[in-house]
Amino acid sequence: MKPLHPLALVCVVASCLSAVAQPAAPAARGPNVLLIMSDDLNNNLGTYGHPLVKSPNIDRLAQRGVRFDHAYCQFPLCNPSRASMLTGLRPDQIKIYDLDTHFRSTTPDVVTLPQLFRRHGYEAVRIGKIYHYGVPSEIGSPGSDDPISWDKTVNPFGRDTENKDRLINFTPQVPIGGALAYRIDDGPDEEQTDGWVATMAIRELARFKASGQPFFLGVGFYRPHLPFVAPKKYFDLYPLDAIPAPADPTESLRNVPAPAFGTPLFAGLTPKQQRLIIRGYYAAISFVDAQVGRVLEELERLGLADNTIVVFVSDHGFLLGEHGQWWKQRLFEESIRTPLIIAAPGRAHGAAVHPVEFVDLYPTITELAHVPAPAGLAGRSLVPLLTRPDTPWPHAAFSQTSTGTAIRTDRWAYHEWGAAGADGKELYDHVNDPAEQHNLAGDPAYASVIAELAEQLHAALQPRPALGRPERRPWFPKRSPGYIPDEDR
Ligand SMILES: [Ca+2]
Repeated sequence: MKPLHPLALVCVVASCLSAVAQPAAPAARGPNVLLIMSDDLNNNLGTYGHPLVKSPNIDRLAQRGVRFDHAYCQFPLCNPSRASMLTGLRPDQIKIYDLDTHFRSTTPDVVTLPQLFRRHGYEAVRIGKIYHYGVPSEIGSPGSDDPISWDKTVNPFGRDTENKDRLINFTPQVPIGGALAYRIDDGPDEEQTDGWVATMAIRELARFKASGQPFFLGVGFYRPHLPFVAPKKYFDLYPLDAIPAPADPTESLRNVPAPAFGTPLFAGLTPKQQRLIIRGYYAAISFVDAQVGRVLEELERLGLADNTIVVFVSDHGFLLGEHGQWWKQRLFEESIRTPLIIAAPGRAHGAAVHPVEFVDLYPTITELAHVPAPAGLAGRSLVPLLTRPDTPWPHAAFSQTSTGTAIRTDRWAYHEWGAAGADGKELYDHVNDPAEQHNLAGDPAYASVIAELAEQLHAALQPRPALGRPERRPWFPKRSPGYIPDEDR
């Protein structure tokens, strides 16, 4: 007997499990869902007006859908952000504030977005990072997955996970994954983890085309998360001389409370090292963009685009030297704002400029697909903006970290650190100060503005909770073999 193909074995097991675990599903009639996520991607994309970054494929998707110009994550860190997005509940509702706590340990019965689609006759497949993964340590494992969300999962890993000693690392004291490091890699795109993610997505699309089964396909790319590894041709897009060092942060540091900052200024990198890290981030973006393009081209080639809702989103932003900061977990605009593009059959093209939130995605996708959403979701459907992007939208967005909370309106960004701002406050006027260089919170002229924003903020988000650390539920071994058969590697 011919040995079973390893991937086929995984599929068979997954299908049997799903047949047991799921009630009989009604036949799905709505469009398919293709949820494409990137990791740690901020708005440094061509479609958002970045002067250097080349992202032609994401830009093209924006042209055939609605680009949300002010979309905000609920929490600028992988696990809380993704758990919130996929449950449609705020971090305070699911009590997820760190990388280690699984939402099933705090809200065991919550119905996630892909789980709901399974219940309504869709086949839900995850490729790569949709729920939290440690990057790069958990690449190739299921990460912090939620098995009941999916009929089938694929956990690729590529050559970028190897040869960590070949990284150029400017912060060796920081673990790999957080370390400011990059590698100009050899080999073709297809050998990188994200190249594999695209290849496997293409295979799944072909399978869906053949079967006619309605699908919810989550395609989760791992870049531009650190370390910035990409093939050389993507670094070649960005001559170092063309990349300026970050602006002098002196002015933006004035009057800003200490909890707003995470790390020493530029983490000690020299101006040239800063530019090299920025180049690595740009290269990783262009590399991911090319993989997104491969998936979208196949969707169109197969004739599936006309009946598929495409959502492109990151999990949070990334500071690239603004305010002298790298990384995320801050409440500055670059950390909480992310790209969001929704291209849905029969819907509008254009840009929606008002603040929206990640918790809005759950009710939006369910409404577009005619799948009834559960009661009690935190967000509101964005379908009116997908019908007319200039629809009046008088709503604020809220974000938070473990010690701070933020409200973002069309004009203002207001942050409180500690309970009701006991550890400091920030107020930025985005009409006159889009780079958040001047904290106005201490100016009595803005007392009434702050009072109004604080009232909205306190109504939406609880005071900072005491952070316990519930024991991590042992869902999976932390590392297991990837599911890519040997002949494909
Ligand atoms: Ca992330």
